[in-house]
Amino acid sequence: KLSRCEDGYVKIQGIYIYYKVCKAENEKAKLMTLHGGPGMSHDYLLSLTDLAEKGITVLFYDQFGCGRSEEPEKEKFTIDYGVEEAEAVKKNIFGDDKVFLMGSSYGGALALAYAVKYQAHLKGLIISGGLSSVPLTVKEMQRLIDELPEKYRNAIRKYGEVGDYQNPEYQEAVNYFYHQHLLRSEDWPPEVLKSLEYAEERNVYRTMNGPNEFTITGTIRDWDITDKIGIISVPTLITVGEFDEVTQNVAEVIHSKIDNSQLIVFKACSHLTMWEDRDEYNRILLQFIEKNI
Ligand code: LEU
Repeated sequence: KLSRCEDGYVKIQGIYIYYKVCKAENEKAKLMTLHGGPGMSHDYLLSLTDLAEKGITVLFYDQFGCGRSEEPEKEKFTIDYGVEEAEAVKKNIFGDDKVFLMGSSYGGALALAYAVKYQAHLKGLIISGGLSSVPLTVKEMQRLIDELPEKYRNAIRKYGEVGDYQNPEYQEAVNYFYHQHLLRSEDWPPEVLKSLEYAEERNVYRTMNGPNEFTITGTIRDWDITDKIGIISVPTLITVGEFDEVTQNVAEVIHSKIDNSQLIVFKACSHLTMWEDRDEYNRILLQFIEKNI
């Protein structure tokens, strides 16, 4: 399936960044993808390679300090740096062609920040489980924690307060939350596990995000560009899972600010909709891309 994919490294701002591009035979459009975390890797987005069979050339890369890419100095661990990196990767692989840009979760935040500055380079924007405000996302996640069964809610409060993130009871609660709001399936695909392993191994996730998905105590904790995204005028598709850890309320704020946007809620899905409802997710993306070529 991955036979028409090629991979390699591009040097961006002095460090080697790993990319993979899956070329469509009769290319109708180009799609660049941004993974989340911050600090995961492109692997968990590989379900989107299905689109290469439908005429969409798909580009993945591991962002700075993530997966197989090199790490810059700590001062560069910022969203602004990520935007310039995305622009440089796009330019290296796709040149001056206008592309579609898809971002998942933090990648969605990054895609919004990219579009605020570089929407002239885009044909369209796809935000999946994305956000324009970390504080709002955190507030919403607190609500999801409040709604957990008492046992897990109490464990998250008790051990979370003292930062005992490795406590087995806390870990059990994390695991429960993840199976409700991150990926609602028993068996997680190796691509997803790979990205989670990289998040643990490397420094970006701990530094920028925090100890886990719902404890965002890292450097992005106050980030909010809700007031800026109103200038985005390219066609925008926003997707969110019914049980998404980055909730429907967060998606609706983005939708309300971007006039040229549509919001699609995937029933019975959570954050990693691209796996939970793979065919339908890719079908919706393809439809959006074909409409806006
Ligand atoms: N950890 C999330 C992600 O998967 C991002 C967070 C800001 C909600 O990218």
